[in-house]
Amino acid sequence: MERRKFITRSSLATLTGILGIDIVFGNLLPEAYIPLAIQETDPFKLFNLDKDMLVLNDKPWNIEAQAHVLDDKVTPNSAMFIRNNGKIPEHIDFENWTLTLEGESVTTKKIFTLSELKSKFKHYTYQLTLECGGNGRSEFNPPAKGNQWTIGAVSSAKWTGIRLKDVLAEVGLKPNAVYIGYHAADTHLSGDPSKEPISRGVPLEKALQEETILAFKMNGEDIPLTHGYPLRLIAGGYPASASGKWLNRISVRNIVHDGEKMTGSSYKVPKNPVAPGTTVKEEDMRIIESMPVKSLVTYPKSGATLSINKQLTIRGHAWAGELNVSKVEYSIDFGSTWSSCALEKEVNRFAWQHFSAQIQFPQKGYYEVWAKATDSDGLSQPMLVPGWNPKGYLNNACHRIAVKVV
Ligand SMILES: Nc1nc2c(c(=O)[nH]1)N[C@H]1C(S)=C(S)[C@@H](COP(=O)(O)O)O[C@H]1N2
Ligand SMILES: [Mo]
Repeated sequence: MERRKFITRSSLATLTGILGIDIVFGNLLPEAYIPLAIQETDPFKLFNLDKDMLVLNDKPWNIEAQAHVLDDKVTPNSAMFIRNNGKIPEHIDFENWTLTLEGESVTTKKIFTLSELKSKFKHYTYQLTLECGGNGRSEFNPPAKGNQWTIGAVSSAKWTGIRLKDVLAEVGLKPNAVYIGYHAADTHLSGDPSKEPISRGVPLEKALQEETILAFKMNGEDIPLTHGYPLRLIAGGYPASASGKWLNRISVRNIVHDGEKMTGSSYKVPKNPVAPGTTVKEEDMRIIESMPVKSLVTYPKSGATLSINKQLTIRGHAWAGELNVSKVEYSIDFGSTWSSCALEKEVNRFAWQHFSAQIQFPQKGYYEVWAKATDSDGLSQPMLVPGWNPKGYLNNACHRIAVKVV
């Protein structure tokens, strides 16, 4: 009789990590057997999602929040949008996971194990806002190809990890270093192992900021598999595509990183405004860096019915890429007049800020509450969809909710 092959210790740990609970008798699991709970195809169970999350795509998974799901000051795992360009890596051996630092502008190429990274460098926790560059794409006309995000491809969770700058100091940078690029363990949808689904990066100045971290925890727990377990680059304030999940290699470059989705028109917008539908040449585009000012009304839920006898307290969050938000205003008369909201300071740089306001409606009827944030450079959100661009990025138009006052 053939000897039964038992599952290895590290893959058992991965399965336990995915399930979030101990597998009793896990040592008796046959090697190629996938527990039923992981074969689950219902994304709400698979990712433990809030019931009001919206699934845009299943292959790959792309899932967004609705505004009211994002009401918490710190985004819980269940409300975090999911954006995958390729296939989630299936076999994560976290005990043998390594991060390689290499590239033409690194002084010494080095390979670190996860435990080396965790023990060698100091840990920091920051709340960091990550918004997909394509959030709001569904409103552009003519429409842009890609995920038709409405408003929910944004999150602001607490991330714990080590500073990328500390790791870069350890390996040393050559004077010609200008950019870092990430590489990760997810695989291309075509199944071609020579292709990467995405390999983006950030300019060296961004890589050296204190808040740019290599994270291994999200909201105090191991990062959920779909959000990049066991290691993720986090660059708050930049389009979330710069924050590489399942990170296994960082390349220090002497040129702007030219990995997958750094070239062509990916994550780029025209340098100058163009008429809707224009074809724009690559040299007339710029790479998106700091995201524009934006806000969301997270309470009440759009469509709420309220009593005329009571004041309504609205609340939400505002963020402005690498800048601060200096004010948030609301309007109940379709943008004719604006009143100011109370605005809290950010808990740290690149975390979103909370606002609230008390509204007394003048009479019964239908209203819309519009919110408008202004950044520390004085730029405000547009009331309508801003500059059209070929890929439908950076729609930071005012968020609007409907309310019925009875
Ligand atoms: N390795 C890897 N990193 C990635 C991606 C990916 O597909 N693979 N998607 C990027 C994009 S486009 C976005 S918007 C964010 C989404 O992060 P989330 O799914 O944790 O919300 O991850 C970024 N990092
Ligand atoms: Mo994205």
